[in-house]
Amino acid sequence: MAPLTRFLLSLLAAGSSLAVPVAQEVELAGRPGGGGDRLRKSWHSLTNAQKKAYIDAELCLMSKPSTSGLRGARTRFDDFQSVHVSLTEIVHYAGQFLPWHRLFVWAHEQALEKECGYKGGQPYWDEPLDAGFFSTSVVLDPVTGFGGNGVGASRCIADGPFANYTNALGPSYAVNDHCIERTIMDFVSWATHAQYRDRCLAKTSWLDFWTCVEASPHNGGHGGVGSQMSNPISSPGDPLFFLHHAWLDQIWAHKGNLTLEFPGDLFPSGIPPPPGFPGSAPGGGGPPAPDLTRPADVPEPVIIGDPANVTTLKHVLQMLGLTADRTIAEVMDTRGFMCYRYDV
Ligand SMILES: [Cu+2]
Repeated sequence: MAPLTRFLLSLLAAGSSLAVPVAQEVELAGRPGGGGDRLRKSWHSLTNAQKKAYIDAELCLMSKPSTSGLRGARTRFDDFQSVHVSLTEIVHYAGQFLPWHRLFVWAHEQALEKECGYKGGQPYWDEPLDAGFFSTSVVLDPVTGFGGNGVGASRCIADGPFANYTNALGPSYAVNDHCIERTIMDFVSWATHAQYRDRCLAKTSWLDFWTCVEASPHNGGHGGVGSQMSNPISSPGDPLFFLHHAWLDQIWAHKGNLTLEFPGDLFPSGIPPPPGFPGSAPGGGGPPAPDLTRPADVPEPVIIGDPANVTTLKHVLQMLGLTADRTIAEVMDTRGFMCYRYDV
């Protein structure tokens, strides 16, 4: 529902005993098709025409020149990746992990809508449907999906709509033309199984919930696709990133808002390679862990809105121009200014 309509309805509710109470009005807006809310659906449930509309919009972003002026970015698609590169150190293994990625995915959805005419809502990858079997997922279909595994020593994807994209950033902080690489590891993708998701949904504090999600399933999806997607700095160079993080966001939305006691930015600078990532797990096989060292010409990101290492609802989620910066408080409800909801 448009904010203006919501505002007018709330005024109506306040002024008339016959009007729909505000709480009920919000509930109505959550019904399928209700109130024009943006509906985010599972990729598996989309028609081929809907899949094509999303992929075409992503290709559109990839065809438009960068407007961010950020380091290395050449296209609008790269702009998102470059913001992630710039802020990686403070938006992972920190209290803002889920809120920051929520706003980031929404900014991407906004770009698809406003700059490329997309209307379908950001799809999410319901990864438990493919846990342990990423390599045969319909998400990776060469015709209706994102293309399949990387091939050869380069690990470049060889089919699908993104096979010809020249990515300007990555791995890690490098500014370097390369293909979209994947090294799918079905074994690692088991960490997206419903049992991992449900284990997190059973948590009763924000700290327990967030850290659970960021470990598995989060790392299972990144590591299961591998290569570009498993690089904690440059991973948004694979368009699957946005479907993966939309799924994590769906888990959070499904969980609802816990009483928030943010424990703080545990690692305000410097991120350790998470366990379970290719190369970092003992005996895990796969390619070696990427170099995560920030080069001297990339400034250390700063935390805004909170003193030192504490994360509160006042914490500012920085978007470096992708969309307006917001506080964590502003993104706690997906039906606020972002106006979206999930199909389940
Ligand atoms: Cu991230």
